[in-house]
Amino acid sequence: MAIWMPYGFQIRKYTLELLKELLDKDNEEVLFPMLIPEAELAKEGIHVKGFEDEVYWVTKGGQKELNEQLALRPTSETAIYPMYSLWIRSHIDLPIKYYQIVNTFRYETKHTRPLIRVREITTFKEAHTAHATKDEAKEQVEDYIELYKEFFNDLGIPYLISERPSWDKFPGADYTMAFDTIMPDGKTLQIATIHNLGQTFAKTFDITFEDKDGEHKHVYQTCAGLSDRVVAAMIANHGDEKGLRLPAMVSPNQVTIIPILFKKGRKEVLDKCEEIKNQLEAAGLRVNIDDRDIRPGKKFYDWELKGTPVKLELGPRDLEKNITIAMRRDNLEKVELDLDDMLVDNVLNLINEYDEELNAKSWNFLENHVKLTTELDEIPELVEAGNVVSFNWCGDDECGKQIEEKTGYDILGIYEELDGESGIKCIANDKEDAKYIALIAKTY
Ligand code: P5A
Repeated sequence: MAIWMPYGFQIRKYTLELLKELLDKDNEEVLFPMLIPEAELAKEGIHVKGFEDEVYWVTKGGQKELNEQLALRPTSETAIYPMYSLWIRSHIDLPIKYYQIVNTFRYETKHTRPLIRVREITTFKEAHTAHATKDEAKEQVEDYIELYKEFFNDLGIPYLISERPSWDKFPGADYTMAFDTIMPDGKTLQIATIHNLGQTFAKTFDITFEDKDGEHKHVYQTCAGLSDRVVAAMIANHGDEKGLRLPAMVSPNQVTIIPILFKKGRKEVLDKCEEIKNQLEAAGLRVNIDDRDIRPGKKFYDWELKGTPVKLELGPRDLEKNITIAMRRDNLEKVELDLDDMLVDNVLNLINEYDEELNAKSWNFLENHVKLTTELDEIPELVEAGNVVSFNWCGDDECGKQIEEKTGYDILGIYEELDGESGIKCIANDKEDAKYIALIAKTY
């Protein structure tokens, strides 16, 4: 279980703001209880089976044993859907699209890692929808895919979207769509999932509505979620050996002004810094002045570590020349900017170029690390060299499990559907026609 300290908390805050803005266009925010009675959690058999080893239980209230133990939510389907059953009566109540941002608890048995696999998931963003028809639920899955794409694009986090194999889908889902990013070591990290729940939970929790034709029907549902992992993906994708390189949108400071101070001219320099700060803030930027009484070199080092996109340096000699020295955090190149000529526009341009460069670099890395093979034997070598491998697959479960067993890696899922007439054979048996291009990798 981890702690968010102030600087990280701000990164988390701006990341959340970005996601909320996207969600709020078509979803409504709600808040459900953290404790789930055992009877509710246990109702949906497949779901509870999937989580049985991961649930923390509250068994006592003070000194008294509880009559019914309470689960700390590992996810909130079983907290939310009993209420959907009460609230949904007619087709006019549909669709429902709610989301909440809460902490959830999973007693993870796999090796835990900061941000990536935690037992208290401090920032779980979970959306839960109910629809009148199967098609609408399918469309909702597509809508969430588009929404997450936009979110990750804004953060410059590259992704591969795939349909998880049946043995790796969310417990209770008809199918699961997942976003994976690739980390610098070549292992993939699942950064978001969207599940088409079909009518499984609707039947278990008796979520029905009276349709236009007067008939009572079960709703169709979807859910989607992501976690603190997004921040891990951002740090890993963009960071370099000098520290963070934060996308401007979520950087606590987008511009850091570093005054170079001597006894002489101190006030003039500080006043000018303040003036520049005001100008940039008026353009909507988050700006700080580092006027700590320490060596400028130490300040540069600190803000490189913290990943501010653009630094401005201003000393008495610059002031005489009416310039400031700007430096982008990605390439650390210095440029002189005139203080009176389009300063704000020039800084905004630098920030844009910086963001685009981060984005392009990360996508480039991902694209260069997806390698296609037609030989099963080639998979280990490619994966060990830090790649995600794409291969042809007939789609058969048993065949897929064989591929996992033989190689020792995880099939991420189906990446692309092949034309039935392609004549390409499945990598595992070389007999069946391949229906899909699938992905396999080492995973976090
Ligand atoms: C979707 C939201 C669900 O729980 N129920 C509501 C669905 N899906 S999930 O795939 O199990 O989790 C959603 C995403 O959360 C991240 N995640 C984690 N992050 C950090 N630590 C963990 N222990 C952890 N477990 C899951 C993953 O990114 C996952 O895709």
